[in-house]
Amino acid sequence: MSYRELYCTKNTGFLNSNTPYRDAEFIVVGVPLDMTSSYISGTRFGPDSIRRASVNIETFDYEKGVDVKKIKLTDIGDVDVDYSSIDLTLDKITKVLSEILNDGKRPVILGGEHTITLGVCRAVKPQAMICFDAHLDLREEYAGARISHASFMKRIIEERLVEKILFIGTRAVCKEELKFIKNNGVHRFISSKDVYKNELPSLIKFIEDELSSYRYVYISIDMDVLEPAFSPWVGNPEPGGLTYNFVSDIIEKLDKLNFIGVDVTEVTPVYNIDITSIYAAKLLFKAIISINESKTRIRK
Ligand SMILES: [Mn+2]
Repeated sequence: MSYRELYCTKNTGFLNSNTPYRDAEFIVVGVPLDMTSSYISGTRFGPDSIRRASVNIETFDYEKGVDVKKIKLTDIGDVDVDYSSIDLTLDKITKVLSEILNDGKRPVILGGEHTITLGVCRAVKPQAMICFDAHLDLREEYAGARISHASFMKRIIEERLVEKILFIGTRAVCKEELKFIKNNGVHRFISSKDVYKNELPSLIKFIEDELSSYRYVYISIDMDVLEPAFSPWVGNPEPGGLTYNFVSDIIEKLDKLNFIGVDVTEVTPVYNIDITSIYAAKLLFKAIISINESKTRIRK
């Protein structure tokens, strides 16, 4: 071994994994997009902050007896964000994700503002999606933009990239969004208060009944789903959120669904070390283990 290998450390990748790309089943890719943030900006620092957290917390999941570090995973770095054009950046995301899926691998995406999920869905076309989010992001446009963190879900539905979306933890909706979701008859939301009103087993059964018939289910986690008292560093903190234990239990218990991949978005690290990144890394561990156990075959 050389001194270079002994004494030098590469920039930390997610879980610091050394699996070569060809052998990896999960491909981690960062998308530090931070263009349409309307309140607290800084999502461009999200991916590296989650990576840093991922190597400083326990990787063994004692409830399932699985170490996420043993899952074949590699981090290919960040998609270059083109700050002159959100369309160009979304196009790069779609191209990279299509390649990963064509190679038969499962994507794990580190955001970045939530808008990146539009670029991801254009490649994944997941049939169904579970979206953990305080918001619905179903506005026709926001601050004059049709593609923004507050309107990209409307584009996902318009472009028919997904047949059914189940929002969990919703608590910040405008009149327009409420009208849209109530009239559409397919996509549904479970508000954060409804989540707490239900016992976990009945909630899991409801979600399974809604989504088990779909061949590909994608998980999108906006970190603002959590209560901001616990997890404050997101672009649009919204009171009345869920606990980590609740979200992690839901993800853990849904491992019979046909999961295809996961993203975690809106981490906005204000300090060098931030608690929200630690939650993000931990929820990703849960999701990766559940996706791994779901054994969904990725289409080629
Ligand atoms: Mn949100």
